[in-house]
Amino acid sequence: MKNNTAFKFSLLGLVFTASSIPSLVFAADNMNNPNQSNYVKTFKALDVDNSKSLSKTEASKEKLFVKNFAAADKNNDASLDQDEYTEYKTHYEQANVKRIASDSLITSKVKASLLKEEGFKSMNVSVTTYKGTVLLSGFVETEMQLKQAEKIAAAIDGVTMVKNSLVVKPE
Ligand SMILES: [Ca+2]
Ligand SMILES: [Ca+2]
Repeated sequence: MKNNTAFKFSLLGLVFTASSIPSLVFAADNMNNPNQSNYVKTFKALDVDNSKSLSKTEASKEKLFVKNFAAADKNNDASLDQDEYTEYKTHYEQANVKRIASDSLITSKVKASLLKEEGFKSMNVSVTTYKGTVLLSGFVETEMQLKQAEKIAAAIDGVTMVKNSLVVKPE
């Protein structure tokens, strides 16, 4: 550990004396997005034996890799190097951002569609979406409205399933 740090510092020293141009450092900073330098940190934290690669046991400390270790291990050597780790995390984060964006788009489309229906304007129907599954909840006046709300939600682009937890107001 100690040797390793010393080695890094001497490397840094080499880079600085060799270039001693601050703009080069800035250029390197711009190329790495903030997430990627976080991935370097989290990789190091997971790599408990400091082998510069993550065994399945090491990687599995992070929930994402319990299931996805094999998918992330591109060269199938039963370990993740920094590149494999960063690439998979980046890919995952991007997919996650896309999913959240598309889920919230679905939610607002369902809400807008419900509001267009005369009977629902005054209703307090709550809409949440996860991975294309829409959950409807709240109270409606009639059984017909309950079914109608489900139909409206199901008709929205990108909706894969509707979970209808609406309840008809008791008399
Ligand atoms: Ca390791
Ligand atoms: Ca690998």
